[in-house]
Amino acid sequence: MAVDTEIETRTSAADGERPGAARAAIAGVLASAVALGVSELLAGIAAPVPSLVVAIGGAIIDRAPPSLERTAIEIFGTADKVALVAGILLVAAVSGALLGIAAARRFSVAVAGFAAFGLLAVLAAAADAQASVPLALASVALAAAAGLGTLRRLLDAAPARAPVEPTTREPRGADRRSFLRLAFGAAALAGVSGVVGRMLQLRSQVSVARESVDLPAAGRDAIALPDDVDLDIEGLAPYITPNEDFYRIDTALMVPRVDPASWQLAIAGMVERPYTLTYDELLALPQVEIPITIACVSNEVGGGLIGNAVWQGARLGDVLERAGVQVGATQIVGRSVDGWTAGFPTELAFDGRDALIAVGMNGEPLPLEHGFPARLVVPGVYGYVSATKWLSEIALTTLEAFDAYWIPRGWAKLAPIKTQSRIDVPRGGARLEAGRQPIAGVAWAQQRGIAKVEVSIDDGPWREARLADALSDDTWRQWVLEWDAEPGRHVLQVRATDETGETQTAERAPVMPDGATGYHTVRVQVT
Ligand SMILES: Nc1nc2c(c(=O)[nH]1)N[C@H]1C(S)=C(S)[C@@H](COP(=O)(O)O)O[C@H]1N2
Ligand SMILES: [Mo]
Repeated sequence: MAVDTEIETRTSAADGERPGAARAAIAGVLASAVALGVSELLAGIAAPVPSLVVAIGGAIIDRAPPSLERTAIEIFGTADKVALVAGILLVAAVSGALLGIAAARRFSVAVAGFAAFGLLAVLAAAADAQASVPLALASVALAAAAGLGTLRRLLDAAPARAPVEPTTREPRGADRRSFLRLAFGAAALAGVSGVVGRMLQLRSQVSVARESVDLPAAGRDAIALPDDVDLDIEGLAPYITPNEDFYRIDTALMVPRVDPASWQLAIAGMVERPYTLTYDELLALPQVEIPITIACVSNEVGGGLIGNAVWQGARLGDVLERAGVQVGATQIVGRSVDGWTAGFPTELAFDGRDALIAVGMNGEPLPLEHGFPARLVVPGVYGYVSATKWLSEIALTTLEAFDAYWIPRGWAKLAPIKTQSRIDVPRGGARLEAGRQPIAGVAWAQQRGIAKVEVSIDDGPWREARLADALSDDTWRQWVLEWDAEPGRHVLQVRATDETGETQTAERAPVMPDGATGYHTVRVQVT
């Protein structure tokens, strides 16, 4: 029998009895929560200290098979990151519970377990260009020590599992209370350090640095918006998308915090004279301010992953010309501080379109989540091939030599934005009153321009909508059609024709591999 070994290995509970499995599990969960909380706090105190959860989550995102990543986005939508973090916390809780139970018999198992998880986090942080490995090691050691210390104390205070002889139960009440007190204390410590750590991370120095940036004036006066770009219809997307309403898409679990004082942009690869630009040098280059509608390839027909902003920055072509692009360099690859990449044909920087290294968005320095301190904006192609945020390098290469982040994951190498249109008013499923009702929305065909928008009601003839103005072919255009709505159920459809005369196709295609097609269709009820 194992009686001997049991006596040998029990290490907890001062009176020589092991706590019950439930309490050991609770102790383990709380210990792992304290470790994670302490890690968040340390990450909040010093920016280069990685948060364990973020480091592990980032490593998972980078290694996830494309199909899984897609499924996650399909299931959770833009909450996919929240789901990932929740998953990591769940695994941490379950592992903590198991370690707690094991530690009640043999505490060294918990030490090994925390060390193993810590090592995993350090490895994950090592793959993260923004994290410092020595600081990761130090913070992991502190977090693990806090977790193990918590576990030790909780196990020591945990009352033994109900003994065979009910008479010995009496004195256990005091134990139970002290266990509960310690457990609440540990939960509070984990919660407070986690929340405070998160808050500190958000209000990091970078936000402060961003707020102190004084954008130089662009070459001409800030764009004055003519009235006729906005139809002012309630529910219709405004011509300029406010920064706080602008869609956000990226693989970054936590917004990279880039200190503009130490940031540099390298112009590298197949160029004659590689060089780097500091933030101040970039701001000192001739600035332009240009409205451009950018869109995500994952935008479903009728979806909101598109927005129009006035971008300020330097012309990409100018910056590259100074380096001297070598003959045969057919691809421009933008690399982010977090290692993410996007690549597009070199000619897009020189064919006359307004490809920018943007530093400003709607009159402000780029918001952190939109790429502070600098990003690329290339009109006419989807964001995943062009719009690198938190830009750290622009490298010239060939189209054959390098595939950027999303290409091996099954998305098209070349990704011109497709002509599309969307109905914003009325909303799908809306109940309307009979009578005159506007049907309104936006349409876009960057680089070509919108020539015509037509609406069909209940599969009837296509009727031409009235177009608002647009500042250029690179922005979307609002449109409206007045409709005499009669009672009943109705189906509204829209289609756009671009300035080349091409009408968008009715054929439905999924977003994969190069953007959705089909007509946006909205069903409403008129009473
Ligand atoms: N560093 C980095 N930049 C990125 C991405 C990313 O994942 N990482 N995603 C791209 C994609 S897919 C799109 S659609 C645009 C979205 O830009 P926004 O978030 O400012 O709207 O950013 C692009 N730039
Ligand atoms: Mo995207």
